Amino acid sequence: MQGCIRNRKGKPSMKFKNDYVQRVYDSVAARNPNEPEFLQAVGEVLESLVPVVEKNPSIEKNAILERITEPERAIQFRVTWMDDQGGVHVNRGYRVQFNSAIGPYKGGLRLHPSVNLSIIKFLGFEQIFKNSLTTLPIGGGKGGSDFDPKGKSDTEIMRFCQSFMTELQRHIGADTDVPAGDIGTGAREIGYMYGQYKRLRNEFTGVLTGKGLSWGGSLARTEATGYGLCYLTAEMLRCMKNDSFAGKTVVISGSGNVAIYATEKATELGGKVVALSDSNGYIHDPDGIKLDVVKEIKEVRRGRIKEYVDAVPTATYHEGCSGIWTIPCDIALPSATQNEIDGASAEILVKNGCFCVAEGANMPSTPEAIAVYQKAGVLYAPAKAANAGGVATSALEMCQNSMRYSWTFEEVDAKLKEIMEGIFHACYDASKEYGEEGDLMAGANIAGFLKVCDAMLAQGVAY
Ligand code: NDP
Ligand code: 2IT
Repeated sequence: MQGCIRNRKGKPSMKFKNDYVQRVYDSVAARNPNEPEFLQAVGEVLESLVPVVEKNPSIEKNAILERITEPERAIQFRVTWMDDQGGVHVNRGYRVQFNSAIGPYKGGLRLHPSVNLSIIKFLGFEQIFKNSLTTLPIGGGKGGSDFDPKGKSDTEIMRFCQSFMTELQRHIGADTDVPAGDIGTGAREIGYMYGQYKRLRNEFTGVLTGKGLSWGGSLARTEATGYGLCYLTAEMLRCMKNDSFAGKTVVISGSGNVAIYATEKATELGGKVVALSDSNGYIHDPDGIKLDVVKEIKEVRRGRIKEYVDAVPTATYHEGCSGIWTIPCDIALPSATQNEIDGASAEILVKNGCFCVAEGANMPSTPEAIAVYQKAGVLYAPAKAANAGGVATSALEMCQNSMRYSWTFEEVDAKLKEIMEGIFHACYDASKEYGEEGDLMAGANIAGFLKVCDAMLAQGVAY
């Protein structure tokens, strides 16, 4: 990356080595001036595509970059719901249907107070390339709401989810757009949303993924993102460093779905996970995280990570979430949220000996952090490759729903592992073909793009 410069208004401007790419970026920046996360995601992808654009003139001729950076559809809606005291609340709901060239729109629903159009667009844009990398037929989309699930009762969550789905149902469908979980949306929320979809549409179809096992969910979907992250990381370590998780110290941020199952698999592969976090602070357990304690706190009680030290007094709790990156480790798996590692945190990681970063969260590293990894020669697996196991297994859930059949845990897990190893090799091979051997960020962007671009070219332009 040539650098992300802040201009006087605080908006990012970027310099590219290709005029067409520069024009597209400038136009996206001018049209979306208040969307910093979206521009960050677009800038990174466009930078990687410079050699692809130079090799394939049909991309410019057919305005592929202009088209791929503009959502096919962006829906914003009002979500009104009632709390347990009878108070009426209004939240904002979103679904961005970004690209359907290779399959129905597919991507999660984020419920978090920070949600806005910029965040949903960056996530939807990333999802296009991630879903393409899975090799499965899924387009890119994302949705969510600025609703804050923290501190809400079960019935409040249910009423919110029902109201959200009352509007969303008219825009989605098993062959149109298939939402799933993301931050704040897990099995409970998917259940309430699915119930409402079925009530309104009288259809039992695979319109959502992440469903419960007794009503169409796939075995291993809960574990998939965290497990997949470790499968890809293990393959990267093996192929690029003749190494493995065995004996390595691992730091994982977050303590939600991705972090928990990344901890489980990293431990199974011989690593020692010594830290987890939430948005308030982090725990450090030099003896290795006891995952049964974490699961009881997070999955059973919906508690906070600081409660870990009540059960494991030898561990320590520290306020503030960015301090987790000061813990010395060999491998870092950021699995909480976007931009959680900045340049300064990346410098500390590297100084303390971290040689491998693989992203469980979406866009957890700032451009400055990525530059630090690249300069230090850190093995770096970008989110759209490393966390694709969740959506890949969602696509396997869609497949099982279409067949009205289900595979065993072992069958789904084996397919997931094969897909994640395949993604590593696709990224590596693309990086080599385009003169950036070993740069998996460039490789992921290029390999993900090429399949979608090919489909867009084949499907023509509607006049
Ligand atoms: P969860 O809601 O299960 O957990 C999110 C975790 O991240 C919590 O520990 C939460 O802490 C922490 N977190 C959220 N926002 C912030 C913030 N602003 N600052 C610090 N910590 C924060 O979500 P998931 O585990 O599902 O998602 C984690 C990441 O993985 C997200 O980036 C998501 O997009 C990505 N992802 C998820 C997939 C999936 O299948 N679930 C698939 C691919 C990517 P707190 O409780 O304090 O909010
Ligand atoms: O970011 C992601 O890939 C997800 N939240 C999972 C999406 C999905 O459709 O399973």
